[in-house]
Amino acid sequence: MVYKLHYFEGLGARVEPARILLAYGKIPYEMVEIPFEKWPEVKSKYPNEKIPVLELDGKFVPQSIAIMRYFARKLHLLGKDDWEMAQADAFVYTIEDTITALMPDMLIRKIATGQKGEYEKEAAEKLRPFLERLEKHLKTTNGENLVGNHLTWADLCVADCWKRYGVVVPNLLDDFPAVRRFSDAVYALPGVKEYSLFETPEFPTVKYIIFVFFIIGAVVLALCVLAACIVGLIKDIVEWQKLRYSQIPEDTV
Ligand SMILES: N[C@@H](CCC(=O)N[C@@H](CS)C(=O)NCC(=O)O)C(=O)O
Repeated sequence: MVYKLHYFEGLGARVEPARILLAYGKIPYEMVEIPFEKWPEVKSKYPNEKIPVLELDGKFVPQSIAIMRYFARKLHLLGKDDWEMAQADAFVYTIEDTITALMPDMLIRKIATGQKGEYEKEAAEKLRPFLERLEKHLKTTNGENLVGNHLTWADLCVADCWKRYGVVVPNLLDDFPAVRRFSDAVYALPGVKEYSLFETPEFPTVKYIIFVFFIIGAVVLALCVLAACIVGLIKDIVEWQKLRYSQIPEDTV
């Protein structure tokens, strides 16, 4: 039994929080990525005709927050008591509010597809009130957790939200150091750290060393060939000189 997550290709606001939870819990799963152009063809097979959808043994669970909560429950990250759970829920539902705030103008999609400038500014303005409230709240906690000073699903899901928006909208977090610190702390957690989609890919050290050796080898080979040609040429000149003088009649010397 392997979990399957159905969503569009690439990063998505409604699927990434579930993926962060899966990464943190080291729960194996497969992504079923649907190309945009294929969506009209396949959408009727999904409940509510929307994605993300979680599949297990051929059965489907729709609704992003239901999917997140399913894994949060498995990982005992819902909160320690009813009050904590309600607070964590509230933070997770606020992510949906940010999506709603940006959705009418499809701002994130526009920026991600290269239409930057004014759209970046507009997105930053729409997200600012959320960031101000979060920054203020984090100053009342240990700075690394939103609820109860210990890890809950709200930390993982909310950190993902701001990390992702921060990648798309430049300088978004500049005025919000507490949010940045919180987000970075979550992304340093085991499992999440290895998963992070935002890190620069690892430098290809082995390929780089092979390439450098290849270049050095090629230069050395070229120098050897050149040296051999020069030595050969000098030898030929000396021989030619000798031959030339040996052919000059003695009485002319
Ligand atoms: N409340 C749903 C909303 C799902 C939703 O709107 N998904 C979008 C992608 S993020 C979708 O399926 N869009 C394609 C469509 O509406 O045809 C959830 O949280 O899962």
